[in-house]
Amino acid sequence: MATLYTFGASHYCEKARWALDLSGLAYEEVRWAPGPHLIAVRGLAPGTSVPILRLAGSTIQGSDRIIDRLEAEGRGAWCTRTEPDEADEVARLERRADAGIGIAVRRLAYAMTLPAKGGHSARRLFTDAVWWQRPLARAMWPITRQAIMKGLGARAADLPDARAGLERELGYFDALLADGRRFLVGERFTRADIALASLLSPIADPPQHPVYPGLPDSTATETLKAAYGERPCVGWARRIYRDFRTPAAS
Ligand SMILES: N[C@@H](CCC(=O)N[C@@H](CS)C(=O)NCC(=O)O)C(=O)O
Repeated sequence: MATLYTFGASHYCEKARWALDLSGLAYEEVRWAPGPHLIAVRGLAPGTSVPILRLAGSTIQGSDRIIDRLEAEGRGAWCTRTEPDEADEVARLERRADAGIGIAVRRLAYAMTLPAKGGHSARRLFTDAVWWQRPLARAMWPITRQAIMKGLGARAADLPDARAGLERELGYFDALLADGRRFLVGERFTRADIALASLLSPIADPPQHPVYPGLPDSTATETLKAAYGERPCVGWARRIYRDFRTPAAS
């Protein structure tokens, strides 16, 4: 059986999980915690980031590559097939969501919470990780927290820039969706829709999300929802979740 390594709360991991759930491929999910994941990933993949998929003896790292692999093997979801004349636009918008919204949402969420010592609900990052990583993640947290703030530019002084970055990306997709289109590209649900909706899920907080409802509350989610929950692209993401986020067949 295939294995998907994730952080439960990560929106990039949700993107891969969603594509896998739709593909019908049998897989198990193994959730890691930030910090101890650096030990677990050693020898498994070249980089340290999740999601990582182990499939038929090979390792695929990155949500985009995971979906590429599913598609290359003909396991792509029935409903995400991309029409050839729309492939460039689908790829462009997935890249924009990955490199824009995905990074901006995460940076602002961390910049709002990590600088206040004890203010961040680190529990949300650890609770559903494999048992051996949880105590380690708690012990490592002071170092992990500093590393995240530095690495992602999520210090208190970064807040205005982080806010402006997210607002720029939300503005881009609000404008794109202003013509009332149901899907980002053409008349079909595509991987670009999975990308944008999953990467907006920390703000949209949709009830169909397979992980968030079971996690401890997050002040970041509440603040992001209050500030941006009514943005058109966030409402769009909620509708895409409602219509297309079916749980994995068990
Ligand atoms: N572009 C990558 C981004 C993945 C990513 O940034 N993952 C984060 C969690 S949201 C991570 O694993 N960070 C820990 C690390 O890089 O060591 C993808 O789509 O998979």
